[in-house]
Amino acid sequence: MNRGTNLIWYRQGALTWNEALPLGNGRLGAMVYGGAKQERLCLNEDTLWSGYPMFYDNPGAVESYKRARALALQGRNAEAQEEIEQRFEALWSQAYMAMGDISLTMEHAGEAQAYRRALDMSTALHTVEYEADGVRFTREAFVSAPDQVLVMRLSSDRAGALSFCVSMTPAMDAKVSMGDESISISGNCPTYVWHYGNPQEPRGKIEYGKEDAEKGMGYCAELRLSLEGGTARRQGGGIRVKGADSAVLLFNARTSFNGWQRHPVLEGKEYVAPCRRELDAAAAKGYEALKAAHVADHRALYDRVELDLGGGEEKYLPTDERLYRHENGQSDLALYALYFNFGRYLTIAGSREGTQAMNLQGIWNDSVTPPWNSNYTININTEMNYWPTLMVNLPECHEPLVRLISELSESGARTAQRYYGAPGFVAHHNTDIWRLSTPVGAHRPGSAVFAFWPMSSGWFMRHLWEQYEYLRDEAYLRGVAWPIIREAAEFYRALLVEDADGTLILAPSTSPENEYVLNGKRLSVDKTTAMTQAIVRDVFEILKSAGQALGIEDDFVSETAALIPRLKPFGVGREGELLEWNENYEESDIHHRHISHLYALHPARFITPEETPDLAEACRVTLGRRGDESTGWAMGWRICQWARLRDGDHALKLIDNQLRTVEGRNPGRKGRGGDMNYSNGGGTYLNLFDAHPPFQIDGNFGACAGIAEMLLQTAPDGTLLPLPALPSSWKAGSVKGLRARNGKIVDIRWDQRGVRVTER
Ligand code: FUC
Repeated sequence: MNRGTNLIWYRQGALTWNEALPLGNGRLGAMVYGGAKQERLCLNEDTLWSGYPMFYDNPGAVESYKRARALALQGRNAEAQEEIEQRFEALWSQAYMAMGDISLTMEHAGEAQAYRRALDMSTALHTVEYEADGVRFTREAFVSAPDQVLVMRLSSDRAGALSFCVSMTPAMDAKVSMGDESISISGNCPTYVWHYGNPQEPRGKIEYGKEDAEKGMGYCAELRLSLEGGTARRQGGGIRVKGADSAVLLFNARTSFNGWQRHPVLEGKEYVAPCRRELDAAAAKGYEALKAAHVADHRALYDRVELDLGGGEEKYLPTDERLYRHENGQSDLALYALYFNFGRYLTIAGSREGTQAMNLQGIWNDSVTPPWNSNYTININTEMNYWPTLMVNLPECHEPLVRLISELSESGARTAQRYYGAPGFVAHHNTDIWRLSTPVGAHRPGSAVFAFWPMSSGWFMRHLWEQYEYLRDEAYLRGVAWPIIREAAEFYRALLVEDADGTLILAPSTSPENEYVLNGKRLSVDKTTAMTQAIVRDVFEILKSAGQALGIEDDFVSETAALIPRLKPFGVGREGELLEWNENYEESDIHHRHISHLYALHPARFITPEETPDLAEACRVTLGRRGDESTGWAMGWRICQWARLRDGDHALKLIDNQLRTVEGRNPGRKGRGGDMNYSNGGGTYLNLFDAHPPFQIDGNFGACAGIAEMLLQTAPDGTLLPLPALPSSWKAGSVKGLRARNGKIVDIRWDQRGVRVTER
């Protein structure tokens, strides 16, 4: 194990959640604070969401959409927007909930010395070590995928020196039950009850239902202790351990979640017995066997890729010190590899076969009113979460996203029909565990800027297609992806209209979440936009390519492919930038975080420097005008886009910006705020989590994908492009195990003498 690129470590415990370190098996998540005297673990379970299945019907929606379209086609954009906001929109998503905390208070008189806490990403083990009262104390923790439990072992190097109190606190209203060696909590999640048009109460009301039909997800969580030596007994709200040699703490949680269409109480799944069974089995297996199985399971995924960019002794410093040095301008090449590995680590910890797809915070959340409901924001954020997954060869971790898309295609068929009178399926800019696919916004003035966006169903087809490109699994393409791709195409095809110039457009449209200025007024709804047109084209191209790969040549496929050349093409603006809107309007914010109109450059690939140099140049101008400062994920996207433009130095500049600390205590630099912020201030918390701010995990994955894009791309014709955007300071190095879009695994080694590429 290379410590400099795999070990995140500190000389002090976490002061805040954004300094704690994440563990997870895709389902169970824990943020470990690791304090010497005071340990805290914030717990999560990935199906712990508020609410239950529901569909916000809007009987006037189809007519409203048609009216908005007619208005937009006449250039009456303000009226089209008003129509959408007042009559087309529906209510908000449900929220991902925090589960609760485990707290440990250690009993030793003296201050801790020689303290350190570390997360070894190569084994997914978290350790805390220190000395107090002349005794060496150690805590080791992991969340096991094979055994589905969280495990922590506490030990000391002197027999009988281990004394502590442990308690568990639920985050929501719940029942706590105590035994001598166990604590459990159980309850039901509340529901966020939303209503229309009340700006005074934008967050909705959190209601715990009384009748089963109104109750949310049932859940239970249990902590068990087993000791070597010493005694344990109930005391106050916790368990007091005295004089043990060592202790093992096991934790598990399960919910009644039984699928997106089933009521979690009326049709809920059994959860108490399965939760206990897993704990019984883990207890019987014993600590060493649990640990060995966990490490083997993790390494089978993590060891697939290795990145070496060199670097010196600084790589052995604590992570916070490395971040501070780096932002003060001192070189630390291995820090980029550490940050890249953190993206891979988070994918493995946050998304496993059978679990829920990663939401805005992955699976880690300590609030029952989290920012943006910690939902799936699918106008960029969820997509970005999965950008690196296939490139870093973790297809197993991509499965939850494919399942989300497939379920959304079912819920979204109803939305296509009821809101657009169209076939196929559609989803807008938010979804949740219940696969919400209707537009949100709740009639708030100005809400169309995010709420009116029927394009996520199109963007997701790129993910389905890329899984085929990277893995070349024809059975998957035919059985899973193809029917969904076809339905996505059906929706857009049914709604295309001819513009006055004869081109085909999808009207009306927005460009997430930006506005333009017309007659002194900021507007978001336009006749069409570059991103809308690019996504429609992408879906049609994917349909065509998938049809070719499968040998399917029916009328629907050929007629749809024939529409591609008729789609309205890209425009170029006054300063040579790629036009975001249908016309050359005055822009309201040239530094806006979203860069939606560059969708064709990245994540799609029909603007490339080789094939469409003029458009690539327009993208470069756009990126230059947008600037290098933004929110966390927005800088992550810019890294990928500069990499596609083959400008490694500019991509690196964005990584450097993203690696600046937020809420840090760097003595060499003035700290920046952690408030919700939409324009800049993005960066990295001391635990390496991405700061929008607040914490949003997408930026971690955007940067991880960006680094992979800098090292390897595949041209649309299948040619490998090794090191397409190598920064001038990455003079020598190697990367092993990246996947190319031809299904091959690629190793690259480079130095001053040249580049060696091996395909496996
Ligand atoms: C979209 C973005 C914001 C934020 C939120 C969760 O609204 O525009 O920047 O990422 O999603």
